[in-house]
Amino acid sequence: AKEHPEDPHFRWAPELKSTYDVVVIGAGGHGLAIAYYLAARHGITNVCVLDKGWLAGGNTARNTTIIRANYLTPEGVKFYKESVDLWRGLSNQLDINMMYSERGHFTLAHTDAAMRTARWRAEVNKHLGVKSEVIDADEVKRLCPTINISDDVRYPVLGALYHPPGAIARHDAVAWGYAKEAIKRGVEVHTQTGVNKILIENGRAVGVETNRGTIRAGKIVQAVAGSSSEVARMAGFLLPIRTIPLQACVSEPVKPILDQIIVSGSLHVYISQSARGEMVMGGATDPYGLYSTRSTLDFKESLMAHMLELFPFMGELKVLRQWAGMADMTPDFSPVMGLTPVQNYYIDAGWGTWGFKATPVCGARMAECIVDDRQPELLKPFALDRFRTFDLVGEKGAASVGH
Ligand code: PYC
Repeated sequence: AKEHPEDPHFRWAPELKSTYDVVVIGAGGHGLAIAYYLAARHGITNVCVLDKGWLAGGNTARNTTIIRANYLTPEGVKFYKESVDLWRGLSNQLDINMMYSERGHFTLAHTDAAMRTARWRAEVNKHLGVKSEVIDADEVKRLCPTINISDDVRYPVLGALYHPPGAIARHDAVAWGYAKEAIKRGVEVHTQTGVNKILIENGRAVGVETNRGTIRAGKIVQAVAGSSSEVARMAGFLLPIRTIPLQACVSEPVKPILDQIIVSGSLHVYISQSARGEMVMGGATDPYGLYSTRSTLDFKESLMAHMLELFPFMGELKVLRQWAGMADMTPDFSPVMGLTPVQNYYIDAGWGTWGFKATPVCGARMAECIVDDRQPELLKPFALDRFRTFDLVGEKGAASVGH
């Protein structure tokens, strides 16, 4: 059974070599994408991707797959726009059906303040070539007939930021596609291979100690959402990150009834219907930091209370599965990518509740950063150093998830 990729003890590559040009820590979507772009765009194939668990068993498997570029800051919008552009060609490029499905993304507004933020986002988006517009409640209802816009609820819908390119995709397919195409080009993926120590000599990262022996590395990158602070600590530096559980669930599958992606940051809910008919739902981050992926009744109760007001038909549906991921939250709700204080050591972290949608752009730009040993222009605003210079990229108003 261990010869089958679906066995959790399966190893993609049987032997570890003693040296690689690049070691990627973390075989989630991001780590695999970095390895793929190193090989595909830069011809760097002496690369291994290590993971203490199994392929894409962390936040790649646990997120609710929302893809969008309707951010608030110009830096964020430019970055996520490039990701959406890459997503659109990814099924062809990786020769696997990602089930990329453009549904239209609605950020509901229930207060005048939320309508104002929606207008702000719409203007920044349009200025940078991203399709977003503010619509009123009647238009929300016209585009999404199943939603309840009556006044007879605690927080009536006043309008929404409507972002037509908003999409969902099949998360496993993303990881499998990047892994398959990276492996085809010579990259090795070693699951069940945990990193216990980062080897540093004279301020330079030179290798890793794993449960399967020591590996020397020309360059090392960490892409370990949920464990970023712990791995960075092994490399000798601290991150301004708090790790907080984020929970989600799916309903039993039903025939297509909801074509749109509906989000309310104020009510702490988001929902879309997957290709197999399940309602995919999530809420706010838990109210405390914790390294845990357990589920709680609390989450389900508060999620459903609001969900039933927005979509009364949900009262007929049973919850099928419930789970959690660990979100590495940064103070400004933006990611951390690029160079670190340790030479030859790179970071892909701080993905809080917004990482899945960035998989392609982060993979492509991090590969460029590693090859050039320079922060690419698009990643400059997201450098770790911004917390020293207080040059933050405040995205809280566009995070989708209540906090
Ligand atoms: O960033 O769009 C998002 C999102 C939705 C749910 C969690 N994150």
